[in-house]
Amino acid sequence: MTLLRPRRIAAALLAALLAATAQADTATDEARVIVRFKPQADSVRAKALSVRATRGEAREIAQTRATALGLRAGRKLAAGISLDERTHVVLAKGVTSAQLARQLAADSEVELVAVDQRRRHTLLPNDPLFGGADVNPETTVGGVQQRTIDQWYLKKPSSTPGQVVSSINAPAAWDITTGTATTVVAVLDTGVRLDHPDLAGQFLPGYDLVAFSSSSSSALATANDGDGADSDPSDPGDWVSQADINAGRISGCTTSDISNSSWHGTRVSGLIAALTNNGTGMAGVGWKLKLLPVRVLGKCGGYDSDIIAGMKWAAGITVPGLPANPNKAKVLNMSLGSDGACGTSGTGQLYRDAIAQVNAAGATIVAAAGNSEGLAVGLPGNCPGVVAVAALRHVGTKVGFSSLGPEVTIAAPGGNCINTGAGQPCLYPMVSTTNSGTTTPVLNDAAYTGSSASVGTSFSAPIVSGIVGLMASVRPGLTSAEAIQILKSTARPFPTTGGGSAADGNPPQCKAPSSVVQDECYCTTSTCGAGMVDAAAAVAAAAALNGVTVAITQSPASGLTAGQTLTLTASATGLPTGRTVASTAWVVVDGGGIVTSFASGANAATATITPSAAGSFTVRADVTDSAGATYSQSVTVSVTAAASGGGSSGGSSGGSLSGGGGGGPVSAAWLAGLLVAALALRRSAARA
Ligand SMILES: [Ca+2]
Ligand SMILES: [Ca+2]
Ligand SMILES: [Ca+2]
Repeated sequence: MTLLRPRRIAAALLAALLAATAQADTATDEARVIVRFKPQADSVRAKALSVRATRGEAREIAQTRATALGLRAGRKLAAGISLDERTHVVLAKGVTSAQLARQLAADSEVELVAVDQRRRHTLLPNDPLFGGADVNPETTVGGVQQRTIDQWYLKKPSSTPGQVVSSINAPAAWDITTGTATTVVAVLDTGVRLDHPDLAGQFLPGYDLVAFSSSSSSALATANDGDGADSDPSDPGDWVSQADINAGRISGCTTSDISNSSWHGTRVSGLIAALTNNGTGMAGVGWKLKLLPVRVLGKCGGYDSDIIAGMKWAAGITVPGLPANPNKAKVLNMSLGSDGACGTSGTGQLYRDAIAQVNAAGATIVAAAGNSEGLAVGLPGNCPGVVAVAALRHVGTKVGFSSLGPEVTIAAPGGNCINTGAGQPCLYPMVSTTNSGTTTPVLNDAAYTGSSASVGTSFSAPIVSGIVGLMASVRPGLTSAEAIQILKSTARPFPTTGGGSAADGNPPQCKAPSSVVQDECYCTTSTCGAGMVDAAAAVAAAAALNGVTVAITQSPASGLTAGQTLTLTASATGLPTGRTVASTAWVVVDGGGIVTSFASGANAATATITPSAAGSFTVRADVTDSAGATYSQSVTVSVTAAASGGGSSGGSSGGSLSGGGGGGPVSAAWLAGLLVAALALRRSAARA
């Protein structure tokens, strides 16, 4: 694995960084300057300008002053707007703005002159790996396709099929916000390298939950840091050696797991919130977001129990035996998973319960769809309430390794190679922070992934997590339902041309998942989510929701018992002027096995629902206004047993917990983007 270090490509990229924030003018343009007259200037004392003047009055006074100034300068001057009592825009022809500014600055009545420069909207970071506004071009040298690696996936997308169309339009989002430090994104992963220089100061105190569930020798071997749960979520490395396999220390580990350390959590972290605009390394999607490292994976993955405990802890939910998390996450990134349905018993129900709780706590969960090469989405990405992210090639087609299916919410760049032949470099990887240690970490290592196999849905998910973090930065009360609705409604449509290559031919349209693999294919809204994620449109839509609150009132307000009917009423306050509530829809987010649907009013402001037994359930109200914007609120309702019932609650709970599948090691747990994706790419390359 060759790591492309920033100093090796810095020179080539520096030129691209000089994207000017101001445009120079030429003598053919109208010269524009801003002139401030001295308070004692004759033309100011001759007739004062009140800040309460009408536009016409202000213009007349400004023009009188400009005319007098022009007479002294020997040049005809026109006045524009006034910024205050003695500061005006002044225009002239046949001269550059800079020349005019120099000439007028010499006038005895003038206090200050500035060229009225044109500013560009786009805020670009100066990090060398970002590589400027434009995507670096492909070239061919000696028959080998080449490209100077940049953060193509963040840039403004092209509208030309076959070009980089899947990039997320981050610069336009950064014009709105670069994130706030009070918005926390949790990274549930292998831990992180807290000492990576391009992540310095980005991490809040996290937690290590690997082997929290039990301190068996197998669990401790998975943890690889000498103990069970602890307050240090740093990544000690997750390499697996033949010796590990021979010793049989780790449940579910096989020879196919033998690999160097992945530094997976560090890769994910950099994409979300690497230190940005620091002149070093890479840019993150959310420059000022904070990261909460939650270590749940070690050697050969991790247990459902540790992962579920980590989800709850990250969202600020109390977990017995863990200290409280004072830095409640607004977004949970889960670039992890494995095979299995998100059923309503056993493991699936445990994830459903945790997801509903996390969502009700105000946090959005973003999960990788998985790297099954076109098979179905894995757990937990296939659970309700999760933003499941499929991966796109740079040209907007589904990349070979990505899973697909109706559970996918949205698609984002996941990195890809150009498979024109064996040995060709990977031209569109997901550059991120890593560590160059093959087993244990190199301390304080400023390493970045280069053109090696840094691809996978693992890296699509953090792109979306960063975007949701930006959305929550402009709308702190953002709910998971709002985030999902916005991501979908602002997505750009998938391309229908521009995929494939001379070697691979034009790919087919993606089909519903089956037992047959699907490599590159043209996405549809039933296979890859609603479209290609657009950061700028999503952040703007989140900001537009500000000031609107959906409240849910319950009757009875508390103490609901099994068999009793609950009446729920949703109302929205703070709608933008001129808008009214157009419709309300109620959704059972998690029935908890005690409700399946509303008894009445599922599409009205007031709805009723009747739980069959004790437990809890979560419902959501989606209120849509007359302009088509939807605002959501969830509520989790606790239900106690009816007085005469007895025992049904315990039975229900026991059945749920023993439903099969839970508790075992995730033997097929994948660290998406690494081994699996690399294998898929090799297979793909071999066929080409
Ligand atoms: Ca530990
Ligand atoms: Ca630890
Ligand atoms: Ca940086």
